[in-house]
Amino acid sequence: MDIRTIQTLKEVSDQYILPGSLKAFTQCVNGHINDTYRVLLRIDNATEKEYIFQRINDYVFKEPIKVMRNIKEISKHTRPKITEDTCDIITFLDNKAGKNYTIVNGDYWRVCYFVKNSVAFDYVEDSKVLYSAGYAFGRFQELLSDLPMDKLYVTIPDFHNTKKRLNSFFEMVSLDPLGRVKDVKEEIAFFEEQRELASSLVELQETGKLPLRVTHNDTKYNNILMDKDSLEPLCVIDLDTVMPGLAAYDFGDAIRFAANTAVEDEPDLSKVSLNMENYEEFTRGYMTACQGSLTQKEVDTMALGAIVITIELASRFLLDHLNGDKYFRLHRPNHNLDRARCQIKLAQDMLEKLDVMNEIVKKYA
Ligand code: GN1
Ligand code: MG
Repeated sequence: MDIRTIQTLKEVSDQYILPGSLKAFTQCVNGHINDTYRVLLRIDNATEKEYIFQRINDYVFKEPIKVMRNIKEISKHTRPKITEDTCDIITFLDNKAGKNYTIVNGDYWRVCYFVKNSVAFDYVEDSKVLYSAGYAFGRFQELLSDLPMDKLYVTIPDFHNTKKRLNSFFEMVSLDPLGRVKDVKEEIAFFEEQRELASSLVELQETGKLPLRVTHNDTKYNNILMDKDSLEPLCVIDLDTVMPGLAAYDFGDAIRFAANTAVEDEPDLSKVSLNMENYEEFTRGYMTACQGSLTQKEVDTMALGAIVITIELASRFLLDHLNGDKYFRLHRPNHNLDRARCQIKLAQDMLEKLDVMNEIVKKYA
């Protein structure tokens, strides 16, 4: 155990009224941005209780307090509507000062209960579980549909502005700070070819043809905690980027992650493709939850959203690779390059399957 981490976690826990003292912790590695710890508190000889302690990454989230205010607003709005049989939404505990975050050594921390019997998956084994995951994200959007957008701070400006993301990508290519561009010529050509298509949804939004909604903006399958035994959704987590966005991006980001036949960073590209069964199950669940509230244009561009967000994320991974890996946490050398290549491969496969993808959305709309 790392002494400094224990010390920090103790300092965090001292700022809360918690029922016991820190006994053990493990670091969770699913996320690429924040530092997340699963912390075990000893209450008495016979009882222990688990919590999640999380340090907010303030390189990515420049204003952590605004992130936490949004989360409070989201809780306030959704809590009365959540029932026993619907998926929960994560909420954080107040510290002794009544704030849902706490500052230790200049870092922003937050604490929540560990959701009992829960697990987060990086890969979907059985497409059957995706109906309820789709339903959970669709329902999340519905629960927030009557929250006025001006109640939420924009925690990362232009987060899913794919047009601007690609502009930044090409700027990084021309800067080439580490001389890595020479090894990714094919990948760069892919973004050149797809630039127009990838910008199309943002343009439809800018010209008023697609509506903004309060969206989650990070709908990876591992951002729903699932019941370990039943594999049913227990709780939607990671509310840091809940802000105005396009439904197609939430739908698409979930597909990108949960309907890939491989993991997000698979280096063996022959394993990467769109799993149509997963796609259909997620779509069925999501469209059922959103029944009636999507516009025709949203329905028509939903499947395209999966391609656009996959291209966007590929460009973000590759930009970070070119820039010396400052944004996403790495677990191995060239990890962002592997991630980018995997996402490009997936996008290419989706481009071939777009007609079928559209048909499936239509079937459940
Ligand atoms: C990041 O931190 P995490 O893993 O929830 C990123 C998302 C990406 C995702 C790719 C704030 O999410 O946008 O889609 O990695 N979050 C932020 O796995 O940039
Ligand atoms: Mg996240």
